[in-house]
Amino acid sequence: MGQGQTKSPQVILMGLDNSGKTTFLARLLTGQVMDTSPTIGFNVGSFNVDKRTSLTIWDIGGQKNMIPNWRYYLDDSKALVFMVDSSDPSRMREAQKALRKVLSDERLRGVPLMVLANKADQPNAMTIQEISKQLGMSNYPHLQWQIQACSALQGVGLRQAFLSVAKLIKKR
Ligand code: G3D
Repeated sequence: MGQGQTKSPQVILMGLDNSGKTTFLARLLTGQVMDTSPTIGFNVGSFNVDKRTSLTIWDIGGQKNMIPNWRYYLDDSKALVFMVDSSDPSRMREAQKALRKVLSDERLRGVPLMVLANKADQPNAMTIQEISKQLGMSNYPHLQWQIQACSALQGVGLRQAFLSVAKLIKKR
């Protein structure tokens, strides 16, 4: 890293499989997504939110066997982005459990959370109020968090989401 450059704040992107993380990264990084490592199973990429803020994104598989590996990436993270499929109410409970598990990790204490309610383009998409309720957000009174609807497929709400993440990080 050259002189005068600061380390980019690291943001972790998590979510169950099929929530849209890969699509989201592909959109955000305009094709610069690195291949999923077959042994560890994550994608990583950098995204410039503005001239000063670059966010590193970790896409960590939500498949059951990947969950233990999430923990290795929590050190040094400045924000957590948790993606849910708003059009799939049948997996909200699973998402709620996964989020609870991640948030119980000490390394994430004080780290702000952005919930991305993806697939907002779907006619049956749940409202952000409903998703907040299903994720049990009222169980985290001390957590600094936000929720935002987006569509990774249509590219709607992505930039706004990351501007909000950058703001959450600066506020800390
Ligand atoms: P993952 O990386 O979290 O596992 P993917 O999820 O990015 O692979 O997306 C899973 C499926 O959801 C894909 O469909 C993808 O096209 C779709 N998807 C992702 N984001 C959106 C969105 O915003 N709106 C809609 N309608 N669909 C979305 P396929 O059919 O390829 O499996």
